[in-house]
Amino acid sequence: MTLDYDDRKRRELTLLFWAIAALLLWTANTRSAFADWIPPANVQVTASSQETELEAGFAVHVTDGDLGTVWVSRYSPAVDPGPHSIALLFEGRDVSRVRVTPRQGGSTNGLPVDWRLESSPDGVFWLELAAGTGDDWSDRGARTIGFEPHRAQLVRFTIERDASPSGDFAALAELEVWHEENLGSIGLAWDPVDHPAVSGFRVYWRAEDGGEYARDARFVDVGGTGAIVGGLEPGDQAARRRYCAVVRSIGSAGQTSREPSNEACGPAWVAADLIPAPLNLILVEPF
Ligand SMILES: [Ca+2]
Repeated sequence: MTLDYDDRKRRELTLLFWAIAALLLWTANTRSAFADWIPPANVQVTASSQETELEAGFAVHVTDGDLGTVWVSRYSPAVDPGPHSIALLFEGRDVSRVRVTPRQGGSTNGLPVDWRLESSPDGVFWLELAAGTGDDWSDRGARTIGFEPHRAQLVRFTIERDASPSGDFAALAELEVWHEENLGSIGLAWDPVDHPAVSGFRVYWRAEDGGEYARDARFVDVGGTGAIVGGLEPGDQAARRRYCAVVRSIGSAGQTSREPSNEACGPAWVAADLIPAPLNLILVEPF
């Protein structure tokens, strides 16, 4: 996965998942690949903290299209300790990128240093899309973070530590989400495996109506306990195509575990505006 920054270099980041249950999220039908912005009127904003006494630091300021208005975590009468998060809730979409604009001018309090960006289909399971450690946002430039399109109805930006001496502030000028519908992808999360020989995971997938898993085809290797698999052949609504997946752990010598995880399959074909439900737990067998 790559990050596309407006004003900064491209960086590779590792996908990590918080969830312990499997999620299958997909869309499909055609690869129409249009991208669109989710307008503020369709977005509900919540924040873990906001300043309302000494300045208007309302959370909703991140969707008003005004770079001069900011969300600021509460500091009066006392500083709310970090980390601080701000989340956008919208009707389920295949999200594909997020644009983050830090506060413009003035104090450096609230500029992200350690941060992460996540999405969620339901507010329970969170997928880490990108993260930064020791970053410098003092140029005040906006960053556009792109990722494999996947189903979500929440996007959350967390400032773990900011540029202030205490690291306990948070501020943003704008937070915007784009979506690309009908791109045919599945998202999965599984249990971590606490075994010294496990160096990663191999995800296999198949169309439910498309035969068996292949040991030498249709797989992707990942380092964390989650993956988004894109580029799936779209089915059509009449065929009610859905996708299933299993996971094997990878050993230090590159071997895969003898037994795969249990299989997780998406729900039956859903319309593009429905949110797939979390699926059964995947337990990955160690060696
Ligand atoms: Ca604003």
